[in-house]
Amino acid sequence: MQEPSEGVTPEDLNSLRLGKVKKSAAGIPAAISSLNHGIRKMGVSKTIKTLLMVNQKDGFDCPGCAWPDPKHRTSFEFCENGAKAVADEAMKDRVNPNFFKRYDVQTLLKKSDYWLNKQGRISHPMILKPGSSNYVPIQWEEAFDLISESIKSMDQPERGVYYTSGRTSNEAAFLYQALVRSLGTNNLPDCSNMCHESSGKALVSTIGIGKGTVHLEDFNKSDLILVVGQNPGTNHPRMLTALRDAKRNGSKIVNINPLPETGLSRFKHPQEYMEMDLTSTQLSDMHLQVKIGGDAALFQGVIKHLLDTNSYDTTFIEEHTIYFEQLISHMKNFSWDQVIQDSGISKKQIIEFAEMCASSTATIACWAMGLTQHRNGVSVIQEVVNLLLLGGHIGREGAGVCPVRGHSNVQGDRTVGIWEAPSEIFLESMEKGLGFDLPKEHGYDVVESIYAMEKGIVDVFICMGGNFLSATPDTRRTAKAIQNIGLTVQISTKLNRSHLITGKSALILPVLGRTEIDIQNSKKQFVTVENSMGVVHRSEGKLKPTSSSLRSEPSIVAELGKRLAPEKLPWNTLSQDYDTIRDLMSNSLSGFENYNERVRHDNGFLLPNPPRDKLEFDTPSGKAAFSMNPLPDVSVKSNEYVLMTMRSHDQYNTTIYGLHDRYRGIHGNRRVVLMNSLDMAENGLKTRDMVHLSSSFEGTLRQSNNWIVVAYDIPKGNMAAYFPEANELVPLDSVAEKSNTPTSKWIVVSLSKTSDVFEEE
Ligand SMILES: Nc1nc2c(c(=O)[nH]1)N[C@H]1C(S)=C(S)[C@@H](COP(=O)(O)OP(=O)(O)OC[C@H]3O[C@@H](n4cnc5c(=O)[nH]c(N)nc54)[C@H](O)[C@@H]3O)O[C@H]1N2
Ligand SMILES: Nc1nc2c(c(=O)[nH]1)N[C@H]1C(S)=C(S)[C@@H](COP(=O)(O)OP(=O)(O)OC[C@H]3O[C@@H](n4cnc5c(=O)[nH]c(N)nc54)[C@H](O)[C@@H]3O)O[C@H]1N2
Ligand SMILES: [Mo]
Repeated sequence: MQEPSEGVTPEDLNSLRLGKVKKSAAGIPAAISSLNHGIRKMGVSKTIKTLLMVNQKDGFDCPGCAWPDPKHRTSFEFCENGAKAVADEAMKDRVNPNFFKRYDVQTLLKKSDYWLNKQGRISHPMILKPGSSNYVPIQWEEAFDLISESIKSMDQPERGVYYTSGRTSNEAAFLYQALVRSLGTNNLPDCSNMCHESSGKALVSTIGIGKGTVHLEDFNKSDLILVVGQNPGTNHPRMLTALRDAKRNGSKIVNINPLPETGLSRFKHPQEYMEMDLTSTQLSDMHLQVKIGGDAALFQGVIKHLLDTNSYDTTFIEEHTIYFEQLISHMKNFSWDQVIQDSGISKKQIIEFAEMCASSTATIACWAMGLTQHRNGVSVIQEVVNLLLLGGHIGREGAGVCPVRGHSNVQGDRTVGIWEAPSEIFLESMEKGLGFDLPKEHGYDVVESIYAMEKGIVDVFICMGGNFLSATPDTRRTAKAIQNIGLTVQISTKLNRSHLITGKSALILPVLGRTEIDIQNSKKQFVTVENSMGVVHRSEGKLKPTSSSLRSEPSIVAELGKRLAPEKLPWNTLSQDYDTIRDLMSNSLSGFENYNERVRHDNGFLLPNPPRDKLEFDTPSGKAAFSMNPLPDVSVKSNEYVLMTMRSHDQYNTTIYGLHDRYRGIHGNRRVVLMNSLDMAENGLKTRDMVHLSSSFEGTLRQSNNWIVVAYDIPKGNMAAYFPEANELVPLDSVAEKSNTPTSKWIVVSLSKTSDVFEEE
């Protein structure tokens, strides 16, 4: 059995450098860092040429995050981390057949994620045959035949599982789901299952749509913005510009986070650096340093105060909501002691925050993984909705919910059908457009897929992008499960650990990235994407492909379609002219009428959003619903801690760009665990000591050795470590109620000290 990852080595311990936590985000260091990453990976002239095309009307959509583009763009519509994402895709080095000859899989497994990604772009289709130690080249046609034969020989369609990561374009995702459903299954797990699934579930149940309800322009008209469980300085840097502008227009910002994340304190705009205006802006007016998992208690405290002081919008509540009476009686069980204890925030501060909410004329609530990846991920977001509904902050200018998405097209992928649990209405409309019957039974999400792999009932596993092994929980358990599969297929741009822990046979199919020119049938093609605020627009690659052997995602799907469902769709036509895919989307998806025409407008078009546009709610009652939820039990045993897993400033999910978490002042080593200094003292620990961590959950135990302790400003009882290194501690069975999202921000761990002598695992 192959083991997924390597522990820390003594050299790593020495490589850790600790600096001060940065007070301000972006500015000159960010501008320099973007250029450095680019120049190192692409060279000077390509760097400048490339960065000037990011997020321009006729350029490509930044593969970084899903934050929308302003209508009036500057020529530098990218950020430090977007520049890293672009440089990483457009880099010069190649992972080619010689590379795979030189390194066998066992050797590659010993390398770090950072090293694997640094080797370059995958240039040729490769196969790992059963029992062999090295990948060898394979012809595209042969690879397509092998996949199709493997799928045809399955005795049930459910034995195939088809994952998608969120960079896939609307066109590729639409074709992919059509192909998978034509095979007779809805086994379409995606990264969203681990990301904003809780947001979708909470929003559908309360306001009848699984998406946010604000435009970018609303930020400038807002009076109060909440940033909850989100680290925009690192993960959505362009959002800081929107926050700065909102602030200049008089809005207040409250940051709710166990960590004092840089960026929300001070922000220097890198573009202004270029214009020589070096002022920095204090962004957040209040930081509530909530304990991990303490948000539900905090929000209930605020809601209680609003109810007690009659600070709510009676007209809005009467006209547009139901269950207000039930909310009032539910809040009779309220206890300030419990709220203060669970949230870690004083009553005085909660009331101060509640007063800001009460006096706000337009509130926007933004959130990300700090809320969704919890056992109560769905219900805590329902508390946020409760808070907004009380003040009538939905469907009002300058107000609304804003789940800030991760992957640049994760929202679009779901809109066009990447969904293991499609609704009947969705399937009906899809059947009409496609002209064939679709399976109704829901398929596996990410966690259910791993259970099925574990049971040995998955024969073929195809991944449209992503790094399934490293992104999912319980790395060792998942690795074992994956190795039960017959054939695993990774459609990828860069090398990662999912290419090394595989089924009995494994294929790597290299694809064109977002930045690259896509020519089909001698004609340049563009694709479309949807950003975090429901704007659908074009993205056209501009760079010469890194290898002539790359294929586009839609053409790969079409080649499989030709072999597996030749009579269902005109696959050849579809892959040769993406306009024909968009026509098919127009016929199959509601809100996509005249898609080809509308998406050619400069700024694309806005998908309909009934709560935002006309205060209409697609819920059983036709109104927005208040939710009544008990507080989660956030108690842990005296020798246990709550660990969250998070991103550093130098990574994109499982892709590690470098070893600098610049804003947090942690450099050179990622195998660190941040701890409160009182907890360290109680355990006789000092910074740079090494500990072993274990996480137990309902009788299962995971052990992860050799973590370097770093004292940090984090609530007592809480710890933080980086994703994906810490994923071996995330229990597979610990998931959010209703959304089944792994609880990557709520891992109960205990620690043991290692002796000063370094121990082998
Ligand atoms: N550069 C870069 N950009 C990215 C990504 C990347 O890896 N790199 N990833 C993309 C993706 S897919 C996503 S989903 C987003 C992720 O964007 P974020 O959600 O910002 O990412 P995380 O690092 O997971 O950070 C979660 C934040 O939640 C806080 N937190 C943890 N637990 C709690 C809690 O219980 N309550 C509260 N209030 N806060 C908590 C953490 O301190 C941290 O600041 O970013 C996207 N953009
Ligand atoms: N412990 C813990 N686990 C987590 C999280 C956490 O906060 N903590 N976050 C979760 C979240 S929010 C998410 S979204 C998931 C992310 O899970 P994934 O989306 O599966 O992971 P990524 O690291 O984004 O995938 C990176 C790989 O995608 C491929 N790739 C990049 N661009 C393209 C492209 O254009 N096309 C194709 N076909 N392939 C491409 C490259 O080969 C690259 O190695 O991880 C989740 N896992
Ligand atoms: Mo995500």
